[in-house]
Amino acid sequence: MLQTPNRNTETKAPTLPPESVLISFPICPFVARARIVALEKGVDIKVKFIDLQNKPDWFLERSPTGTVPALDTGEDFIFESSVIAEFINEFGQQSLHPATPSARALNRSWAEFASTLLRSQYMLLMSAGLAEMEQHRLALTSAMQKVEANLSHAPYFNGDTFAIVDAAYAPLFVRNEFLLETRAIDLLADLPKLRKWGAALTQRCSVCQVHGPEHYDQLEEHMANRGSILVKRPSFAGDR
Ligand SMILES: N[C@@H](CCC(=O)N[C@@H](CS)C(=O)NCC(=O)O)C(=O)O
Repeated sequence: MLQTPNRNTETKAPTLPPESVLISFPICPFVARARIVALEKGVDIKVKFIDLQNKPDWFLERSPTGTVPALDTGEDFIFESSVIAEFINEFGQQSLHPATPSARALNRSWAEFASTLLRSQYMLLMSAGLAEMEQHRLALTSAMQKVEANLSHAPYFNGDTFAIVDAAYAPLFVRNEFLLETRAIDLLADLPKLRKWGAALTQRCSVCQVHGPEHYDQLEEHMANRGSILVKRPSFAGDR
């Protein structure tokens, strides 16, 4: 005999296990992606920062990649920012994905591509010399041109509704803004659609909350520790 579904339990939104902890590093853009998604979803999540130069044993024992973010739910240890973002999206308020399977797939493809851009941008920021920096700038610009050519909505990737793919790109735009404000390096000069998208994202509450007032200082310190030429030569405004 068919059973009548229990509506109370079926419609109740699942909640993230309360003991869940996001293992993080302060300036990590992949951590930022997961934290932005959590804020957008209204999912409260504890954050634990670790020192990536001296990773704790308990982390190395559980993480196959040794990278942050990782989400310890108390039962499971979930890794890779894209997977964590998708997992958090299962909880809380309305989904941060578009309605159709093809739109969702497209969002995921471009969110994945954000990682390529973030890596080039990181290499640019940490470059020890001008030639190296230029090489990473070219790689980043070429990748950003591909995004520009495929961006067909505004203000966000899908139009009016913020999605996971927006969370994936937001940290990239925060760092572009950092380079513009502190070094007069404008990476978006010939990318008007990306500039608009970036402006919408960097003004978004969740993005501002994750990148607090200490963010620029933390970036500066990280760059100094890695011997970035951008720290040795703080002004590039006259180089152009
Ligand atoms: N594909 C990973 C990349 C994460 C990643 O590269 N995180 C950096 C910090 S921003 C990290 O943990 N680096 C430490 C290491 O590679 O040893 C993800 O999306 O989660």
